[in-house]
This record gives sequence, structure tokens and C-alpha cells, in this order.
Amino acid sequence: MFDGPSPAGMTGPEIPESHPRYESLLTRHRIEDGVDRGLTSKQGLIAQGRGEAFDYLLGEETIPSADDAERAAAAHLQRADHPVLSVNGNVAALVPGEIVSLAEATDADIEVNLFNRTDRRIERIAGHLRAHGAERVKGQTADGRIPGLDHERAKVDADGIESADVVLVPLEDGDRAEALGAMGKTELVVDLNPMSRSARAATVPIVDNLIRALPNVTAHAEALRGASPAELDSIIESFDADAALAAAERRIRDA
Ligand code: PTJ
Repeated sequence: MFDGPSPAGMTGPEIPESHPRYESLLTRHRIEDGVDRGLTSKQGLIAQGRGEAFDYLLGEETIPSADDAERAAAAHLQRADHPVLSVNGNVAALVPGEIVSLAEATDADIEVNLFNRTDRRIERIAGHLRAHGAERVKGQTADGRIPGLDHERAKVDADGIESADVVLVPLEDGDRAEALGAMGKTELVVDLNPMSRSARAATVPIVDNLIRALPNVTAHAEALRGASPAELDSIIESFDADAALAAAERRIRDA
């Protein structure tokens, strides 16, 4: 059963929970609704379709290597000096409340950072996140830059992503994932395609659906709240990104 909170003000879809594709249909409804509300770009619909195909092959479940990645991501966020959670139009539509919960569990900033950037969409997404309990949402100042990208796609907040040491970038495009990596940031990427450039550029690639990954990173972060720096470092060091990507690819090829 899908047990995530309903986005505020959304009308629920008429889908019986017993339907075998309940989760997938509910997710589609949220993305569609995100487009109608001006949160998600039309390209976000295409990205969602691509993600669904990989999720189907992964068995629509969090595989063990993804759970390891989610724990390693939680350890990085708890160990960080300045963690930032980057939010785009798909994230805002699918997991607004879950982003706020993760920010609270890890003392992270939330920043809206869009591939297809418009001020109107940034404002709408920031408002949507505030309606889900976010106290402060960055991304509107745009006084920082990611080197090596064209002007619009390079814009970030100087006191947000630009100065972060650890950044969670769900569904990032490959170019920006590589450019953030080149800035020396620890990048935590959620992407259902283990062969994508973003997943390959990540310090921690999480090959899982955003709707399962986010609550699980939060659960791990809460469990690790009192952990010592040495304990967190040992979780971070024992995570093997290449092995996690290979395990996900194996699962897809064997499906
Ligand atoms: O809101 P914007 O303007 O920032 O645009 C966001 C999108 C997602 C449209 C933009 O970043 C984009 O075009 O992304 P791509 O290059 O299509 O990449 C999306 C990746 O996310 C693909 O590899 C998909 O497999 C993956 N994906 C899609 N839905 C999910 C997902 N991964 C995890 N969970 C999902 N629900």
C-alpha cells in the first residue's frame, strides 16, 4: 500500500488500493497533478516514464544494494557541515513532505534547483514545499554558480548548493551531476537508471524510486542521529558505489 502523505490540497485519484499497479498509478497521478499546478515541467512526464520502466525491471522494490546506499547517504548527511537537498519539479510533485522530513532529520537546507529554470516555477515549488512544512526554501537568490555550465543551468544560491559540502540531487541531469562532482562536493544521487551519467558521477548512487528512497534515507538518518563520527565514517567508507551500480544492473538484466 502507498502510505506516503497526500500532497496538501490534492484531490486523490480514484484508484482502489487493491489494484496491482496502485503505487505506480498514484505516482503518475501526482506527476500529472504537478504539471497542472505548474510545479513539474512537461519533460518531467517523460522522465517519470523512463524511471517507471527501470523500476518495473527492478521489481518495484528497494533492492539490498539500494538500502545500503540509502544508509550510506544518511551517514553522509549526518556527518556533513552543510548538507543541501536539491528539489526539482518531479521531486516537488512526488515527495514534498518527505523532503521536509529528511531536511528536519539531518539539519539540511532545501534548495529549489531546476533544469528548465523559470522564476514562476521556482516560486510555485517553494510555496508548495512551505505548504508541506518547510520553514526556509532556498533557490530564489541565484547569486552562486556551478562552473562549467551555461548561465541558466549554472544558477544556485551562494549560501545553498554553492557552499554545501554534501548535496542530495534526486533525478539530476548528467551534465550538472558531473559539474557538481567537479566542484568537490559529495553527491548523493537518486536515479532508477544505474547506467545514467548522474548515477555514475555520484559518490553515493541510490538506484531506487524516489517515493521509496526518501522515506528510507530519513529512517536511516533518524536511526543514526546519535551515532559517533567514527561510526558514521565506517558506514561511509564501507559503501562501494561501483558494487552498488553493478548489483542494480545485474538485477535489471536478470529480470
Ligand atoms: O524540474 P526540472 O526542470 O529540474 O526538470 C527535471 C527533469 C527530471 C525533467 C530533468 O532533470 C530531466 O530531464 O531529467 P532526465 O535527464 O530525464 O533524467 C531523469 C532520470 O531520473 C532518469 O534516469 C530516470 O530513470 C530517473 N527517474 C525518473 N523518475 C524517477 C527516477 N529516479 C528515481 N525515482 C523516480 N521516481
